[in-house]
Amino acid sequence: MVNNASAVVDAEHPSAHGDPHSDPFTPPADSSLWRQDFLLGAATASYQIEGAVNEDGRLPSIWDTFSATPGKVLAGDTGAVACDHYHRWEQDVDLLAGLGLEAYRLSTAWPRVMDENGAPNHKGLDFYKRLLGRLKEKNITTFVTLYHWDLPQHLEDRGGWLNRETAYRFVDYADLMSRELHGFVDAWATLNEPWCSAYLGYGNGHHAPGLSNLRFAAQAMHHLLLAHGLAIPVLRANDPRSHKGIVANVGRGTPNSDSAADRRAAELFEVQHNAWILDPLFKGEYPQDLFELWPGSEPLVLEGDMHTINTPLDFLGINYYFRTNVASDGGHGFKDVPLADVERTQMGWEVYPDGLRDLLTGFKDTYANLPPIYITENGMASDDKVIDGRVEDTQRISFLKRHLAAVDQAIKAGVDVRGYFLWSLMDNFEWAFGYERRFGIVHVDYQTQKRTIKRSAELVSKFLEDRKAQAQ
Ligand code: IFM
Repeated sequence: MVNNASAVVDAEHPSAHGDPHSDPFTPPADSSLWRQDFLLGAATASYQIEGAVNEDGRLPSIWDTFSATPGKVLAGDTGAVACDHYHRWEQDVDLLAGLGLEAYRLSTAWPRVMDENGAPNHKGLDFYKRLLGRLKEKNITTFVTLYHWDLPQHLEDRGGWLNRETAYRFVDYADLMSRELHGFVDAWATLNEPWCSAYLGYGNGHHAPGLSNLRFAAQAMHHLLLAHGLAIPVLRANDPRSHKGIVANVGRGTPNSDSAADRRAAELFEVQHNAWILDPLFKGEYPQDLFELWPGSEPLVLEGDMHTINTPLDFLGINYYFRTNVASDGGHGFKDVPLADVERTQMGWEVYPDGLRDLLTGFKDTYANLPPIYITENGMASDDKVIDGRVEDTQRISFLKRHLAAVDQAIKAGVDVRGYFLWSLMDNFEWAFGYERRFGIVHVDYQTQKRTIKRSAELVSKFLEDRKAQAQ
């Protein structure tokens, strides 16, 4: 136990006790969050914040194409300007550092750094060198994700993730980035949320490139995981000092009743959401139940692929947002049964912190070789407004407190969780929902690009300050 409750008593900030009745955020004195080595940071992704889509030789990505297609994104929003981070990165790093956040998870844009023939685009690379260099100067731990969904459009034109060749192009990209950026990066993640890339991108068409066929989803997933498995040894060779991993978004499925059929439905929900990715990574095989759920969707797998995918990792990034309540569909599948009278966010997602704890403890029991975990995304959208210069995001504060408590419970149950990244540092382009949904702990006025620190960010910052004071 690191925390000494008496050390955090502060007359000016009585909330520093973490008393649940008087303080809306600070973790209780016995929380693992007080450990100095528990990393607390914030996350963003390239297409969601950078803008500058036509600058310095950046090529179009599948999200430029998709968001320009009428009807695909709410209000016709695109990432063309986003948070203008490409031009305002210095101010944004100052913001991050000013809040005392210890770590920053960002992604690099593949179409910004490589041309169609695989040659480096030095202007794009220089942007990331400047950004990461400044983060290092500020002593901020850097987690870099190589692929957060912005596939170069020229690769999609050749089949995208349905084409095995894309996996080899990804390795070229990982090779370039790790040769150019080694020394700036503490942890590399190959992919962000392959479930979303494969299922939302190729399975139901909600995301770019907008295809909808389950067979495509399964094949795209296989090539994504292959790309990951092939890239890890390249990252290790080029940048041995850093950690290497992958980020998966996981979902909790709960049965609508205690019937065997509904319990099986909840299991199947988690098979397609979690085991589809985690079984190949940590067991070297796809869950066979997946192909009972989606008959005829088996991907083409070449000899050696599963061994490649099953490569050891230094960390697993877990992104968690909500649970899905399901019932049997009367056949071999499941159907969503949304619960009435539960707390929901602006996305309509149920607030269900226990799901995070239960998934973490479940993964520990299921996968013998599970590496250390970072919660690489967690947070919520709310319709935040600046009133008299302030943003009182009360629901987010409570959401964060409860999810951090769930992480603490998982740690106490023996799960090796090393850190937590808030999604997101700032409001940004929320994919098919455009700019309407605000996930940031910093508010962005998209007309003026003014950033306003929300109350949640102030409280996280205050906690980090208190925690640092304990170390002295
Ligand atoms: O904004 C996204 C992010 O890009 C990936 N994970 C989920 C977030 C909220 O939907």
